Amino acid sequence: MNLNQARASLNTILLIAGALITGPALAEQAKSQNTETLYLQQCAACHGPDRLGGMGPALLPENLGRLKKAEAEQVIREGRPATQMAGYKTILNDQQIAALTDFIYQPPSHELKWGEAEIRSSREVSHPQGSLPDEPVFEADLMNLFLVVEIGDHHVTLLDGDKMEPIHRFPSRFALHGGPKYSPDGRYVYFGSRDGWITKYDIYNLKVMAEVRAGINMRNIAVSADGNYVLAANYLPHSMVLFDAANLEMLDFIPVENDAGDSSRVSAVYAAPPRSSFIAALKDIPEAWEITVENREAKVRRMTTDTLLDDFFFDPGYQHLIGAARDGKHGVVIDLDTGNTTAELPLPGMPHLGSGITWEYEGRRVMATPHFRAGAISIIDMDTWEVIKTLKTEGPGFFMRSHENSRYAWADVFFGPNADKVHIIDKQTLEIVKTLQPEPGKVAAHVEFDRHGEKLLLSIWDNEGAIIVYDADTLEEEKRIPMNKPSGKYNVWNKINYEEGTSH
Ligand code: DHE
Repeated sequence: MNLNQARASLNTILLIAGALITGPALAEQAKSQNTETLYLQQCAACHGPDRLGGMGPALLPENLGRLKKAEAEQVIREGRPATQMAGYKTILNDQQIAALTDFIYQPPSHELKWGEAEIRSSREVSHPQGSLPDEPVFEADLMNLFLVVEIGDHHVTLLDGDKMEPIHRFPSRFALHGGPKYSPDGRYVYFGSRDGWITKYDIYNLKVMAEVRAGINMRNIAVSADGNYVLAANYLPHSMVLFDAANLEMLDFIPVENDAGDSSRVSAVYAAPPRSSFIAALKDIPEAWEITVENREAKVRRMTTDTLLDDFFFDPGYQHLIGAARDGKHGVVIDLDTGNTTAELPLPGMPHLGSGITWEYEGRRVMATPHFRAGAISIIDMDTWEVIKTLKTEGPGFFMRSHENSRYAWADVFFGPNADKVHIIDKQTLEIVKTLQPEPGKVAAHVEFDRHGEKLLLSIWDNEGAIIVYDADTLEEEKRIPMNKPSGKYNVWNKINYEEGTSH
């Protein structure tokens, strides 16, 4: 059913119910609590009668958290370019648009359920594991491919990392977020969307293999080190969901609760390869979980933490979890064997530990993290857990990146008036040695190196944006490839080898 057919059939239903309203009467009704009818008539065909999403994204307060109300109103009025979302300014008047905007930011009147039955019935397998040829349909170094997520029009570009040329561009689910996760051999990739969709994609055949919706509002996904399982972490509902990585069949549904029955959102989940486990931190309950899979079921080991944890990071041996406290004022180091907190880190600016990186400095391992609320990068000795240097930056940052073979680490200044700048840090002097401003007035953010650490890609985070290729040594720009709000970039080799300068 296409969009118009879907709208037409909904209108017919509402007509039969005597609920189809037009013109000024519609405005009156919208004002007086009948916005739900208006929603059903105008929006439900794409966004679902219960606002859980369909062809369009879910329209619930949790899912809209990052969109300002005024922007939502603008989208309803004008539409969203390059998407199915048409403008409604000729169909609805200002009051109706305002009423609809208010409506979608209100919690629904009934509790939304996304449990085992809903997850199972959402699954679609278009190409079962083993049904597609094993030969790639293109020629390139399969270990030096990049995936670039373009959030402007919800697409992904596959890029040849030797030639630095796009190979293929394909549509993604709405609002992919977090790093896509590769299978250990780099052939398959799993994408997670904020609306809870997991997509398995065969890079060799350039085809979507399977999709399943794990939750209503999802945080991120992790793939086990052996490539056999995918674990999804949700905000809504309070759950984690285990899948067989082959065809995304659901194996286990894990309500996220403590012994007293209080439930929690999940801050994030990551694979911990040397431990053959997953580690998750809970956002509303002071616990971190280690999850192993036995007989295709999840087994949870709980660790009580001294504080609520946001995003986190590991030391290279996965002995310690380094977590950001939710109060935004400090970090904690938790020994994953004992579950005890072994150190506290003075990180007052809400560290973004998920984008921390590590390197060797004067014979010891250090890690560096930007901060969401301070123009600073903290560099921490991973033996003593002391902050050995705080670099002042031109504003709060989001992402950091480097590569074992590169002398430099790159850090953006995502927030504030200097968001168009990027700092380059010398990893041996711990000084900012250069600040670039590649496209004045446009956010420059998120870097990823190629497998050799010789070139890197930087995003110009704009609908009329680009990725810029730099020489990692001379720091000279080599070329620009136009893209639609490119966000993260993910190199196959760096990811599957857990390269020290990239995110995991
Ligand atoms: Fe992200 C990764 C949390 C907002 C772009 N972000 C992550 C991860 C977490 C996280 C836990 C790691 C998941 C993984 O890779 O498996 N992000 C959060 C937040 O809590 C925050 C601040 C608020 C929120 O809305 O959720 C947030 N993130 C954003 C954005 O606004 C960004 C800039 C644009 C967007 O797409 O929403 C954004 N986040 C990203 C990107 C990654 C990411 C590109 C992957 C980075 C990587 O290199 O791996």
